Amino acid sequence: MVANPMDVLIVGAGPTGLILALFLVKQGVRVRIIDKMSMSAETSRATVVHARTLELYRLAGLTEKCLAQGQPAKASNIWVAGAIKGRVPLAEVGKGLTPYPFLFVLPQDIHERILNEEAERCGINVERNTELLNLTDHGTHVTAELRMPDGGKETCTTSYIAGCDGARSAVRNALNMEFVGDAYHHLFYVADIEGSGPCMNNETHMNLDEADIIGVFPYDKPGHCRLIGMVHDERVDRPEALTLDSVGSRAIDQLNMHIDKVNWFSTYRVHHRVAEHFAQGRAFLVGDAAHIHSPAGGQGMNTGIGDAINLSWKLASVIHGKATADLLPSYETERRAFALKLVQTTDRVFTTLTAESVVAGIVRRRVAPLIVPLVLSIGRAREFFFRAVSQIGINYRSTLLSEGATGDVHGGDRLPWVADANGSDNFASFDDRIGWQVHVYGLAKGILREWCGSTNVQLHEYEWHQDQYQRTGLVRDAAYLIRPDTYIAVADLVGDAKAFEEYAERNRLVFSGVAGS
Ligand SMILES: Cc1cc2nc3c(=O)[nH]c(=O)nc-3n(C[C@H](O)[C@H](O)[C@H](O)COP(=O)(O)OP(=O)(O)OC[C@H]3O[C@@H](n4cnc5c(N)ncnc54)[C@H](O)[C@@H]3O)c2cc1C
Ligand SMILES: *[C@@H]1O[C@H](CO)[C@@H](O)[C@H](O)[C@H]1NC(C)=O
Ligand SMILES: *[C@@H]1O[C@H](CO)[C@@H](O)[C@H](O)[C@H]1NC(C)=O
Ligand SMILES: *[C@@H]1O[C@H](CO)[C@@H](O)[C@H](O)[C@H]1NC(C)=O
Ligand SMILES: *[C@H]1O[C@H](CO)[C@@H](O)[C@H](O)[C@@H]1NC(C)=O
Repeated sequence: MVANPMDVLIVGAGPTGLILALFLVKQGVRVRIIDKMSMSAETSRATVVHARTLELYRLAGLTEKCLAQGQPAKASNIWVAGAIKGRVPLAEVGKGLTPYPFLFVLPQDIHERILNEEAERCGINVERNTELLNLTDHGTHVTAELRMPDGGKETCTTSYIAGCDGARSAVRNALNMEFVGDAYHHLFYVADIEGSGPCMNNETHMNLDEADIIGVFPYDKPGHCRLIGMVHDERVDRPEALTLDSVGSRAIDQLNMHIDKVNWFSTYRVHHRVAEHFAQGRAFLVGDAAHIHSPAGGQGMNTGIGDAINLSWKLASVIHGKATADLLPSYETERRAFALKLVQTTDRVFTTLTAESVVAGIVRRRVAPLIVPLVLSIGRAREFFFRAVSQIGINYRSTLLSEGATGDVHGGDRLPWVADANGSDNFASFDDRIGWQVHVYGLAKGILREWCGSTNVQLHEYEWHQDQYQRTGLVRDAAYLIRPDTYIAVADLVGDAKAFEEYAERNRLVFSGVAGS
């Protein structure tokens, strides 16, 4: 391989680009990160950080910082015709499944500020006012044409390039990659307001009335909240003329909300699209550059962050010679399948929510407010809902990088979370550390212990507690090889190291304690 001055050029410093930079640098990769804007966006946009994201943030010491600056949504209320018709408690909706069993509200501007501060602390310098214009993949390296802050052009050489540059991705365009999908006819709006009324109680509210659906999300500042909503009639065709008053007044009246001040109002067209490929040669597409969907379910930003973490350990392994380039296509296999499914699901939810037929209207106004709280009061249904929305249900069972099964736990699954009596948990082994590790619930075999010692893979043994572990599907004395992104690579009932060795050989991986060392 040609010795390039830089391992990865990251284009775009939104949440996706910042997380990719942080995770790569923490694994010893040399990155350069540029953004064409002069500063981070200061608007709230994506407001929910899901449980899976909070779990993965432990790898980089970000979880506590986020928890300190946002708040869990306490409940969700469904309004019809000016009154609350249904209420879903959310404070412990995922209890027992994750350390973060709630929907966590953290506006994107505050979230990005946390990421920027951490990047700075790690010595990452985001080069602003610097725009990617074009790129050429030479097979052994990539050259990128940049417009520098002084307006001059510069050619930069890098081993890999990652397009984290949002829905209008210049990287995707330079690769001539199609962004397959469509735009919805509806026009969305978002507004950050200050005001008063029954909705300002730290809970979320959804008005499902016939015309203008509107949602209210609390901020931690008393009297502040975020409104999202949409319009779908002739007003859609002249978005520049719209104001919060013209789009939301009816719905806002129904919620009995009094608005004192509008701090931000913006309209946007929503698309559902997935890029043809997430990887081509030495270039990768990550986050909104690779997939965009309706905001139903608040999945967009969280999915981009999952992409970045997924890609980072694979790139780091290849760059450090701990894996061959054959590992890289698994990024597209794992993440594109998930994105396609997500776009389909959010499309279905969105289309149902916004359908204009008489039946759809009845479902929204009469059936949903009764059925939704009822269904979510049933443990199994609630668990199903939470797994889906929080992204803890994602697995890679059928991909090449996962094998084996012990009971209900398969290679490719997220490791089930288990709390222990003294306030710690089995995810504590992930804190501030990105690398391969082995978990054993019960007793590790001597031969496994030796193997972990010689390969420098951390071994974590947990005293077996029948009532705690059995429920999650973990099997006593089995051995779990865990990838640097915390997914189970191999679930092995035998519990010696043989299956792990075969896995490494087949995937041509070299393990080491920390992916970067
Ligand atoms: C008005 C609005 C409301 C939204 N509301 C929600 C919501 O309620 N829920 C939800 O989940 N999501 C919402 N989203 C979407 C959410 O903001 C995105 O999913 C998220 O920001 C994606 O992060 P990203 O890092 O992939 O891309 P972005 O945040 O778009 O970041 C891309 C970055 O790349 C930079 N860039 C672009 N081109 C270049 C170039 N050629 N060279 C250098 N830099 C470049 C840009 O300046 C930008 O900083 C909303 C988006 C908008 C615009
Ligand atoms: C971008 O680079 C490609 C490949 O090197 C080249 O074919 C193309 O003409 C360039 N596009 C522009 C707009 O300069
Ligand atoms: C909402 O939460 C904030 C911050 O936690 C608190 O200051 C405020 O009093 C709460 N408001 C209500 C109505 O509970
Ligand atoms: C309590 O925590 C310690 C240290 O993390 C651990 O070794 C011990 O097994 C835990 N005790 C119980 C009862 O889980
Ligand atoms: C890959 O990337 C991230 C972290 O690994 C996850 O959020 C995704 O679900 C995907 N699977 C994994 C983990 O690799």
